[in-house]
Amino acid sequence: MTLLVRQLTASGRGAVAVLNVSGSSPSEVSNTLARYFTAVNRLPLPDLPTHRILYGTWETEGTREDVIVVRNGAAEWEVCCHGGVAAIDRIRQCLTDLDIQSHEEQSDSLDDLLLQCPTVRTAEYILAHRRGLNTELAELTDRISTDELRLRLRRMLSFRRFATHLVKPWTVAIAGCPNAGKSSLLNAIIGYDRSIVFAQPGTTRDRVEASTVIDGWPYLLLDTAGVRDAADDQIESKGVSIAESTFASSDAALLVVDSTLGLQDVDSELLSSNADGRPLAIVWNKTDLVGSKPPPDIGFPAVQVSATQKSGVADLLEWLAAATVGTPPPLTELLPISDTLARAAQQFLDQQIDLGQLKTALLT
Ligand SMILES: Nc1nc2c(ncn2[C@@H]2O[C@H](COP(=O)(O)OP(=O)(O)OP(=O)(O)O)[C@@H](O)[C@H]2O)c(=O)[nH]1
Ligand SMILES: [Mg+2]
Repeated sequence: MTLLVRQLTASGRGAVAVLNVSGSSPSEVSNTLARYFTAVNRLPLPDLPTHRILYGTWETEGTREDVIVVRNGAAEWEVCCHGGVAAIDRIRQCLTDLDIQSHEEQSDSLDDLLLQCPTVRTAEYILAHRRGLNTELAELTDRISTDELRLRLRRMLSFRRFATHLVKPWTVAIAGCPNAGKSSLLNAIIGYDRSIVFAQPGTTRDRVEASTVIDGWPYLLLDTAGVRDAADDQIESKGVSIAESTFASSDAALLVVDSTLGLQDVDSELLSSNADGRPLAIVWNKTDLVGSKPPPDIGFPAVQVSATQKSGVADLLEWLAAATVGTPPPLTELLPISDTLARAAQQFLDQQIDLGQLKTALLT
C-alpha cells in the first residue's frame, strides 16, 4: 500500500503541528497508526467512526508524545502533535520508516504553497491566485489568439524571481574583512544578538544564519567569516572558503567595510568576483568613528551605517528591498506561482506541450 504523509501546518516550529496521513486501504492506514498511537480511553483505531477525535500518546522507542488523532475519512487521518520540530520529525519518521511504500508529498499546489508562505504579504499573492487568477487565463485561452497567449505567458514568466521568493527567502550574504562589523550589522538588522561580536578579528568562523522580514518580504541573512589569508588555521581557512562561496551564491550581498580603514585588497577582490547584475552594496560601517564624510565612489551602491549605534540601518534595508524585490507587481498580476506552472508556460512557448496540457497546469 502507499501511505501519504503531508504536514498541513507551516514548516518550522509552531505551537501545534498537524500531519495528514492517508492511504489506499482504510484498515492498513489505521493499523499503521495503531502501531504507535494508544488512546487514553483505549478505543481501537480501526473501529473509530469518521470525525471522532481521540486523545492519546504516540510511543516510539523511549519517547512519548501527547497527540490527538482525528479520522477525516475511511483512509484519511490527521495527527495533531506538539509543534516542535523534534516531535513532528519523530512522528513523520515512524510513518516513513515503515517497510510499506510510503512517501511525503512534495507538492506545489496553491494550498501547499500557501502553507509555506512566511509572511502575510507573500500569502496575499498566493491567495489571489487561489481565488482564480490562473483559472481566468485558462478560460481565456479559447478566446484569445495564440500570439496574445504567448505574450501573456512571457509576461508571467518575467516575474519568476519574484514568485520564487514568495515562499523561499531572499538570501543575503554579509561579507568582508575580519572585524569590519559584519556580525554587529547582522545583529543590528534583526534586533537581537544572534551572532557573536568581539574586538578580535576572526571571531565568526562558521556561517551564521538569521531569518527576518523586511517590508513584508522574507530574507535569510548570512553572516560569514572575515575573508583573509588564514593558511595557518585550518578551521578559519574552512570558514573563509564557506564565506567566499556564500558571497558568490547568495541572491544579494552586503560588503561590509570598516570606514576607519577604507577598502582593502580583499574587498576589491570580492567586488570583482561579483556576478553580473547581482545586487551588491558596500556598507561603510563604523561611521560613528569617522563622522559624516561621504565615502569614496567605488562604482557600487553605498550605504553608511554604524552597526553599534544602529544608524543608517533603515536606509540599508530600504536599498535591500528595492534591489531584490523592486516594485512589487499588483496583486492582480498572474505570476508563475508554482514550478509546475512555470515549467508548463515555458514548455508551451517552446512548443513542447499543447494548449490542453497548458490549461491543465493553469488549473492545478
Ligand atoms: N565604533 C564601532 N565599532 C563597531 C561597529 N561595528 C562593529 N564594531 C566593533 O568592531 C569589532 C568587531 O565587530 P564584529 O561585528 O565582531 O566584526 P566581524 O566583521 O563580524 O568580525 P569577524 O567575525 O572577526 O570577521 C567589535 O569590537 C565591535 O564592537 C560600529 O559601527 N562602530
Ligand atoms: Mg563576525
